[in-house]
Amino acid sequence: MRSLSLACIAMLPPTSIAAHGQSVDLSWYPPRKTDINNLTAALNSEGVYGFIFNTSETPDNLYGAYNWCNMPHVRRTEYVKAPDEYELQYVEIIQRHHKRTPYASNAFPVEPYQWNCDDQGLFYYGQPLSDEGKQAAEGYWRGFASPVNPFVPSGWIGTCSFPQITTGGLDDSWTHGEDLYGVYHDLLGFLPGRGDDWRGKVAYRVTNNVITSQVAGMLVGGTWGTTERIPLLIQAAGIDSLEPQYGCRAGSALFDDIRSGPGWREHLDRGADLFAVLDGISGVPPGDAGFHASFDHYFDNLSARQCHAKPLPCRLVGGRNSTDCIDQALADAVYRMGQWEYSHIYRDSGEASLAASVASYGVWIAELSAHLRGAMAAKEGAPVYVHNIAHDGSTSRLLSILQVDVMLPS
Ligand SMILES: *[C@@H]1O[C@H](CO)[C@@H](O)[C@H](O)[C@H]1NC(C)=O
Ligand SMILES: *[C@@H]1O[C@H](CO)[C@@H](O)[C@H](O)[C@H]1NC(C)=O
Ligand SMILES: *[C@@H]1O[C@H](CO)[C@@H](O)[C@H](O)[C@H]1NC(C)=O
Ligand SMILES: CC(=O)N[C@H]1CO[C@H](CO)[C@@H](O)[C@@H]1O
Repeated sequence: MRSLSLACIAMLPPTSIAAHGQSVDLSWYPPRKTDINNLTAALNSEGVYGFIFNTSETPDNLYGAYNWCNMPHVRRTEYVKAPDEYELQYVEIIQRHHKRTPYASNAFPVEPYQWNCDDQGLFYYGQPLSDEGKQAAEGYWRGFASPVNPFVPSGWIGTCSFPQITTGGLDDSWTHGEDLYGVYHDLLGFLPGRGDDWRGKVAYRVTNNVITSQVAGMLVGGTWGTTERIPLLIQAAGIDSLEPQYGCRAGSALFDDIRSGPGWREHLDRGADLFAVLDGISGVPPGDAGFHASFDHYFDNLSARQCHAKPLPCRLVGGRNSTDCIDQALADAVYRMGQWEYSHIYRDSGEASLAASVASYGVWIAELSAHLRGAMAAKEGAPVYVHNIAHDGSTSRLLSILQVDVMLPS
């Protein structure tokens, strides 16, 4: 029973427990009723309620606005300092990786254009940690399409790996690091300066998906102004709590129930016309189960294009673009349905939403709790700043456990 982790045991929690003499309420509370979790509004509204899905630029006067492409950073210019009688002792950050190409599984049967990543390298090499002796060259992967190999990969074409953090995403990762330094060093004096001994105070953690390491290098570079080596903490494949990857059958069963329950079926039924239009343009067969189990594939496909200023696709006729295209209104409808799905899975499905997230993310929460206890005990040598680079599946489970009032995709 190796998969029976602590978190799985916690998946059927009592509604309250006593901890340190205080009673703790563990029940589920419904999220706020908004247009986001209202299926009629998702199907019939226009735009995306003011959220940004189709550009990476958020104007300064809209700082903090939800932008799916480039998340708002904590920044010195807006950060609100706590009153002087409080002393900051410990910081733990978790973020989704920055913007990327789509996943291979989200490609349309025939794609009208390529995604090329020739303006960056994914460095991949082993190097002894000792500075003496043999040293490695900085080898990196360069994707190429062989003119001799007759086989064409399924899905996206181009020299990128699918997925890969794009150059725009790397750039934003670096700026994110610089902004964090502006707050935690410049403004708060909590982190040491770049010239001081900062390495013992911080820890960076990544998941088994390489895109989080691509972000980490840039983020650390932007924070500390260094190009030197830095350890990135990573747990073993299959049990990684940050991604999360550990197996928990009870948690998966609860998510499966949510994704096959009456509310879910109703949204697929009422979204059937929308699917039909999308299928007609993309060429996705109506029988393709992956594309029709949710709007997630279309959501990812379209938003990744728009975040990278690529055009919305048109129906290909005889290998050429027709004038039958996905327009902004259609893309916006997909984004609204995607938002409804996140809210439905992680917040709206009653106790099951909470229990599924607790089961599948409880181990990371337990690690966080151990870090906080360590900080309270002022444990010698423990980092005071831990930075986790994760996925939407990580942050949405965390927001589910924190019972956020309005759930959005992250
Ligand atoms: C959901 O949205 C529709 C359309 O905007 C509205 O008529 C209805 O009152 C909303 N339902 C709830 C429960 O707010
Ligand atoms: C983005 O979409 C909104 C509607 O949601 C539209 O008003 C705006 O013009 C679009 N911007 C770009 C850059 O396509
Ligand atoms: C279709 O149009 C896009 C731009 O909208 C262009 O990049 C692409 O090359 C065209 N594809 C074909 C097959 O003509
Ligand atoms: C969420 C995301 O970025 N992409 C997903 C698109 O859909 C497939 C199937 O659900 C997932 O494998 C991708 O991760």
